[in-house]
Amino acid sequence: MRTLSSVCPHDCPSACPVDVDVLDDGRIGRLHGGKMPYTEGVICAKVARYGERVHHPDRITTPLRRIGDKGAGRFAPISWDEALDEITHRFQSAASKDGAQAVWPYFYAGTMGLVQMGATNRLRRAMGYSGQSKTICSSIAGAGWMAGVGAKWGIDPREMVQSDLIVIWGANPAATQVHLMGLMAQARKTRGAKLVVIDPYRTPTAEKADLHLMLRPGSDAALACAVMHVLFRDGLTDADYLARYGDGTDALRAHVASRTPAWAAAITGLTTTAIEDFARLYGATKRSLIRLGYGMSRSRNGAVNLHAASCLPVLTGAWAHAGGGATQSLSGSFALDRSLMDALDIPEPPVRQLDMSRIGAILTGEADALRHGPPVTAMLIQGCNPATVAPETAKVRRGLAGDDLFVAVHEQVMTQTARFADLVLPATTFVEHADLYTAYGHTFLQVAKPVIAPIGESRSNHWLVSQLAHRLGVSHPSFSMDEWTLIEACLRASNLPDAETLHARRWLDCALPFAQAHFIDGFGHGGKFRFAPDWSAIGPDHAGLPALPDHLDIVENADAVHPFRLITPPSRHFLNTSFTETATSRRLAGRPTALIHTADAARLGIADGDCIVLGNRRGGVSVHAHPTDGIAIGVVAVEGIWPDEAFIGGIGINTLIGADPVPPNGGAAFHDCAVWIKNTASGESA
Ligand SMILES: Nc1nc2c(c(=O)[nH]1)N[C@H]1C(S)=C(S)[C@@H](COP(=O)(O)OP(=O)(O)OC[C@H]3O[C@@H](n4cnc5c(=O)[nH]c(N)nc54)[C@H](O)[C@@H]3O)O[C@H]1N2
Ligand SMILES: Nc1nc2c(c(=O)[nH]1)N[C@H]1C(S)=C(S)[C@@H](COP(=O)(O)OP(=O)(O)OC[C@H]3O[C@@H](n4cnc5c(=O)[nH]c(N)nc54)[C@H](O)[C@@H]3O)O[C@H]1N2
Ligand code: SF4
Ligand SMILES: [Mo]
Repeated sequence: MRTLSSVCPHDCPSACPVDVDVLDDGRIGRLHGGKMPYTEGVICAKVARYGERVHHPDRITTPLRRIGDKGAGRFAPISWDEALDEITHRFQSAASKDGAQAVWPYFYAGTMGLVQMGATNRLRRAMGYSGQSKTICSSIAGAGWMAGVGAKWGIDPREMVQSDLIVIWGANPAATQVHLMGLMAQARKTRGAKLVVIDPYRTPTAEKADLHLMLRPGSDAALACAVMHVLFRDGLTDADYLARYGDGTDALRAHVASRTPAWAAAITGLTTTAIEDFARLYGATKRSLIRLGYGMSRSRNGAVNLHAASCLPVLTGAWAHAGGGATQSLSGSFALDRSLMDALDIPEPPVRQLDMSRIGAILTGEADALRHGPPVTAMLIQGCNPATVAPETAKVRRGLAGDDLFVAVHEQVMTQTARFADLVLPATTFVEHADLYTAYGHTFLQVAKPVIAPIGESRSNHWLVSQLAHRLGVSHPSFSMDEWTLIEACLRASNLPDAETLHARRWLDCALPFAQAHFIDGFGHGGKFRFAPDWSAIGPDHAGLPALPDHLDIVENADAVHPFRLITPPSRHFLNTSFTETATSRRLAGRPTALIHTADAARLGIADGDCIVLGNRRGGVSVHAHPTDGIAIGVVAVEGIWPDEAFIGGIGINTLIGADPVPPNGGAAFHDCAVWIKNTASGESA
């Protein structure tokens, strides 16, 4: 047995270095964590057993052509040459009929490796195909953060051990960023740091909190405004800091004078005491670190919520202290020259950018979603499973099933999206290809070589795209390079160590100097933090966004017909839909389950394990109920993006989620969904 190094590619903030056991028969054994600072040798259980994914019996090993109806999942093997010729032919005929924008390459972060994730987009730029606005995950949080801070970085999470107060706001790191849990535990043990968790239900992270604020989803800005009210009222702000770094402080002070804890209590469902306690604790602690998660951004008012919360460390001047400030994403820490990798040397073609979260509306031909351009008649989908993960999935399926649409899906396993494909192409996993990795939860740059040969005839994204480019007759230097050469060129252009050196050392810490990470040199907007954002500079759909932080009531509020608010956070055993195919993750995750408050359950006569239906005008989804007092009244939570067949009625959770774009620049409101509940045991409807 040999042990070789690699990097976990999944869409997870941690981008862990991994040591992969390669058994004598060439198969993958256990994976172990590499001892990088920050991850400290810890990896999650699902990746430790990655062999289960790599050698899964349902792994796609040859190109496949559909022989049954779209969605039925019946395919016959074909050769790579046949597959590549057919895609080339279909893309060319789509383009000659309706123009190049009839082709829509669609991709996301199934792998976060820069070479493989960027492959689809290199081809798109070269061919002038329709672009994609990447709204499925971070666009709302990014908008909220950029509105005030103006730069895509923040506190290095390793600083948490110097914090006296840690606020986990709309995140569940016990499931989604496990390394924070160790850092938090250390801060509590060595400094007696306090932990506050702000989440509508009692997650494993919230269970560890000194104070858990179980607020109503989408009410975070109200809470933040009331905290600011108390900070100003009780003289807990840092006047010198505000004079230097705050833009619009006087207007903010005047504005939040009416945003009292009592006002916020009515909106958030929290008690005024809890709000006062949190505000005073926050105001009394200079070394306070807020981890702003994505959960608070997945509402129609999410950008406003996140901006409101990001104002707090400016009021207290926490940013000026070690272990103080806030962190959202660290993706801007890496000074990489990505011109070759992202084909930036090809000028962006004058094409429409289609909103990936609205794929259903786009494929069913809704004119506003199509941006009044030609219908989409050909797609290549790489590293994403939109038939399951995108909102309004019934419409996505209808679109994918369209007779006039040609779809090629490049995948590792037979996902629900792949089942709709005309051609399915086998993709390598990270242990079978090379890549260069940044991260959004830490500052280490890493590189990986393949540790085993490709399974079956699987090929990497970069290989597939380069092959297509040659057949389509388009050239770019990247299409003639292998992965390693492309990585070398990127590192050279960035004045970084060469690829072999980086590989031998395994990681390069790109942490920003303290003054930059803490914005001592100034925030992104001319040195100042903006309390009154210029939303128009952030996204086109800015009308109606409040001038100053405020509760913006544009969420799907509960009403007489839909008295419950559904949130759909991740499962610790899956990574989005990846691992839903592995038996161990499925067993550990159990079954799709709705957490509902015991009082709500009692009112509806719902007992533990009952089958209930959650519904709205978009459809109905059957799940088992689990009453608990660890969730806000009127809220239901269903964890995990399970495939359809895991649900009692065969209909998945994203059927219920709306795909209307979130202001100011699009995004999917996965935790903002009003539903009714029907108890199928008693036939009761609420
Ligand atoms: N209800 C609900 N829905 C959600 C969310 C939620 O919280 N609730 N979260 C949303 C968020 S934040 C996100 S980011 C999206 C994620 O949604 P997806 O991007 O669809 O999810 P992943 O499982 O990360 O990756 C998709 C696929 O990429 C494939 N893949 C991995 N590596 C490679 C590769 O190298 N090449 C190719 N060709 N394929 C590869 C995997 O096999 C997997 O099937 O889901 C969104 N949907
Ligand atoms: N194990 C595992 N890890 C993952 C993933 C996974 O699927 N599984 N997905 C990865 C991806 S793609 C991403 S983007 C990240 C996301 O990771 P996080 O940043 O943790 O974001 P979410 O998981 O969307 O939501 C986190 C928490 O926000 C809460 N929440 C929901 N609505 C609100 C609200 O209105 N206000 C507040 N304050 N809280 C709210 C939810 O209950 C949930 O507990 O995780 C990554 N890591
Ligand atoms: S999924 Fe996240 S925690 Fe697990 S190994 Fe990958 S990067 Fe690390
Ligand atoms: Mo995500």
